[in-house]
Amino acid sequence: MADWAQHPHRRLNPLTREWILVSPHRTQRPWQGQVEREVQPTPIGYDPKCYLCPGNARSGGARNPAYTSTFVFENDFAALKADTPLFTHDESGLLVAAAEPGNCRVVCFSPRHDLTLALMPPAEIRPVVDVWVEQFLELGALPHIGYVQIFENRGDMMGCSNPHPHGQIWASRTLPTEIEKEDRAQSEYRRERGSCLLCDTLAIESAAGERIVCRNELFTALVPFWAVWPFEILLVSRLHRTGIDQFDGAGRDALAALLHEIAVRFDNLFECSFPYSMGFHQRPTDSGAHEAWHFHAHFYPPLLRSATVRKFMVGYEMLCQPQRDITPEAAAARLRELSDKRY
Ligand code: H2U
Ligand code: ZN
Repeated sequence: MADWAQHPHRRLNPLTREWILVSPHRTQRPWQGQVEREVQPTPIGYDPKCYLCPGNARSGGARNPAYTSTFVFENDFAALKADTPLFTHDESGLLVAAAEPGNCRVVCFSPRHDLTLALMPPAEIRPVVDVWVEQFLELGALPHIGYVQIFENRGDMMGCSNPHPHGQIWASRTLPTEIEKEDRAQSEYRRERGSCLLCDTLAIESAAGERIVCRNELFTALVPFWAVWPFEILLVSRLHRTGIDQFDGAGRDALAALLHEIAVRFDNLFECSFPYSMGFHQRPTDSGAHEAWHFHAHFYPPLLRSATVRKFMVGYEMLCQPQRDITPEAAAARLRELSDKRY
C-alpha cells in the first residue's frame, strides 16, 4: 500500500477522467507571495446602493419589488439569450462555432443584505431550495434548454460583484464542457458496470470515513479523493437521485441543513466569511431520463492557509495538470474537527 501522505503521486477524478498531482511533502515550503485583503460580510441589513436589495433600482433600469423571502429576475447582462438565432460555422473542422441560445437569471436568497448561507438558518435556506427546484423545472422545460446550471459565487475573491446573498442560473442549449465530461463518465460507468459511479464512490468513502466532513440522513459532504482545491467539497445525495426536483419536503430540508453546515464549517476554518464557487450538477434537461446522473454539488473554495492566502492555478497547473500540497485526507480532518456552530 502506497504512503500517499508522504510521496508525490497523481490521483484520477473519475467524474472528469482528469488527473491531479498531489505533493504532500511540499506543505512546509515558505510563503512570500500575494496576501489578499480579508473578506468580511457587510454589517448592514439594507444598503440603498445595492442593486439586489428590495425596492432598489438595478443598473438595467428595472426596480426590485419589496420582496420578503426570495426573488428571481432575468439577468440584466445575460451571457446567454433566449432569442439567439441558430447558426453553425465550420472551417475544415478547425475553426468551429455554433450559436448558443439560453437564459440567465439571478436568485436573491434573502431580502437581508448582510446574510450568507452560513448566517441563514436552514429554515430560511429551504425557500431557496424550493426556488432552485422551480427554476430547474421551468427552465429545463423550455425547448431550447438542454442543461440548467445553478450556482453561487461567494466573496469578491471569487469575482462576486455584490455581498448581497444571491446565486445565478445559466441555462444553455448544449451541455457545457464539465457537464459533458461528467455525463460521459457516468453514462459509461453505468453501461459497463450496471451501477452508479457516485453511489459506488459514496459507498467506498462512507466505509473509509477519512474524507467525510459531515452528513445527515440524506446528504454527505466529503473532500473527494481527487480534490483540486485545498478545501474542495463534494456534496452527494445518499440516495440515487438524478436532479434536485426529485427531493420531497424532507429531502429539501436536509439539503438546506447540509448546505448551511458546510458554509458554517468553511467560515470557521479561517474565521472569515469564506469565499467559494459552488453549484449543483444534475441531469440534462432534454427529454431523456439520464438515469446515470447522480445529483451532487461541488464547492470550489480558493483559500489555502488563512483568510488572506489563496491558491492560484498557474504555471504547471495551466500548462499540464492541477496540483495540490495538503492531502484531501488532511483537509477533510481539519473541516471535520471544526464546530458546526459559527465562530
Ligand atoms: P455575481 O455577483 O455572481 O457576479 O452575480 C451578479 C449578477 O447580477 C451578474 O451576472 C447581474 C450581473 O450581470 N446584475 C443584474 O442583472 N442587474 C444589475 O443591476 C446588476 C448585476
Ligand atoms: Zn443588498
